[in-house]
Amino acid sequence: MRTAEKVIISTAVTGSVNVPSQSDALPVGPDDIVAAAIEAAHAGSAIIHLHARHDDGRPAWETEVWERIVPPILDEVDVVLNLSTGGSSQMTMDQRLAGAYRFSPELASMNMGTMNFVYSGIADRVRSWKHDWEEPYVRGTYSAPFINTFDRIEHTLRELGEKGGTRFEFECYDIGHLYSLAYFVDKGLVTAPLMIQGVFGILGGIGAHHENLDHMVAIADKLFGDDYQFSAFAAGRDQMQFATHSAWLGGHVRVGLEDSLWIGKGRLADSNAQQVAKIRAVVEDLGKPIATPDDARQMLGLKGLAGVTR
Ligand code: KMH
Ligand code: ZN
Repeated sequence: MRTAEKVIISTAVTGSVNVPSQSDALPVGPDDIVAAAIEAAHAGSAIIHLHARHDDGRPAWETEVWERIVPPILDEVDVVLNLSTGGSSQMTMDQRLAGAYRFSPELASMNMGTMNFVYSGIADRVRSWKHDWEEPYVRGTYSAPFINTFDRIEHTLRELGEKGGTRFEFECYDIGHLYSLAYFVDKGLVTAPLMIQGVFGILGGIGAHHENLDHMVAIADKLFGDDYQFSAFAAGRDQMQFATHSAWLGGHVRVGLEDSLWIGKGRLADSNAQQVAKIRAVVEDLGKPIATPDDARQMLGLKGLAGVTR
């Protein structure tokens, strides 16, 4: 791993996993998402990872919805936008790529393998639903694979990466995903500096045990040496511990309500910015400076805001 001299805080402000009935703080609808992104950037987040949602919180892919999100954020703050290509497991591949095609962002997510990605357990915890779409949506993940085949990965690398200059946050949910990434490096489709995001605690992926994080870094070191920057997060209650562990090892951190609705044991977070402030204080206590958006651009080899289609 290339040890981070400054720590990049990424914030995944809304995602497509959690649903409005779980927390009033979850940004739903474009205006909420914009406000959350701006607030998180002001709190010190250099990168904002975005999914789109309709006003009732349903995951969205339509360009018109993305257009209500991306330009208003960039009009207001200097921040690196990382657009999801994972979308939700119920979208087609073209739908998943629609926002990134439209804006050619500095960064986009890249999910490194087809897998089970199950969050039907949410349905067992919600007492009353705000919207009819939520329960069938989360229960559906029990039988729906999250498709990320090699041809799809290659297609996205070529269309967004080679043609558009977008670089990727490689989301690795298991050690095997590192080997898949190494295949694309060998093929010349992925070049250093890589941004590897270790994802822990998704049902269907590697669990949120700290030994797994150490092992992921050990294997990534073997495969990529110094050619990669590392970041990690755990979904749910272990989010802050995993972010702290990543920073401690010399990596970056990701927080946000996409992956965890919590700020402490049994306490729902009020906002994304609250999570940013919390991890920022931890990182600064470790004696590490926080990266600005320009620091992140330099460390990750990004094309800069001028390369984003507005
Ligand atoms: N919420 C993460 C576990 C993507 O956007 O491409 C999955 C994610 C995927 O962030
Ligand atoms: Zn995401």
